[in-house]
Amino acid sequence: MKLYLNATSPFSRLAVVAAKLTENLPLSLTWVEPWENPDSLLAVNPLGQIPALELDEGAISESLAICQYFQMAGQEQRLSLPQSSQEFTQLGLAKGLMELSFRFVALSRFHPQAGTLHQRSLDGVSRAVVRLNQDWHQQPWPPQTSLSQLVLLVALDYLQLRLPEQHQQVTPELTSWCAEHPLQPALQHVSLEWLATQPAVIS
Ligand SMILES: N[C@@H](CCC(=O)N[C@@H](CS)C(=O)NCC(=O)O)C(=O)O
Repeated sequence: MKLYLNATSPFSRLAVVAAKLTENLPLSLTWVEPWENPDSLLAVNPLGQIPALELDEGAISESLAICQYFQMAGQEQRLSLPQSSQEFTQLGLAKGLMELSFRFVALSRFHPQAGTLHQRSLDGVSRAVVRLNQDWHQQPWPPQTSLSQLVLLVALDYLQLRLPEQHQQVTPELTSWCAEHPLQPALQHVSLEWLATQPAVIS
């Protein structure tokens, strides 16, 4: 199976970490620039987005679907899927945070003049961070190797990199919970520096 991705996409990073956690998947990495609409990507994903996963029997788009497929296909299931309404809430909020942060970055690239959508993205990001802070304080989350927590960790890393001002609103308690999370070794392996080398496989 072939994963189409690029080095700066948080959605791609999420998929790569999920693949790394399932260990022995026969996966190769194909590096593309989605904004240039390469034919190879469009043949696999009509949406023109990465990550996209090409299989012998078809293709999967959307990072969460790809992560869940890796869990199903891999021999080791190290990421649990949500088991409670609280976990589904966290998954939705974390994925939405990633989407809105990315939307702001993409808008700033293609439409540098600030407009309503830029502001809506920033406002949504800020409110999501406030909610995450509150939820953590009401009942600190245990460190778990779950999909929702992986999405949260990748989303907060992306926020820190691309929207540092918004990331400063994250409480020190939540920041240290992230730093001590058991998924950190896998995340640190799939670092931005490692992704920039565009390896052909996940080591
Ligand atoms: N909801 C999608 C978002 C994927 C996405 O927005 N990918 C970006 C790169 S980070 C992309 O391919 N953008 C090109 C486009 O939207 O045309 C997911 O979770 O996989």
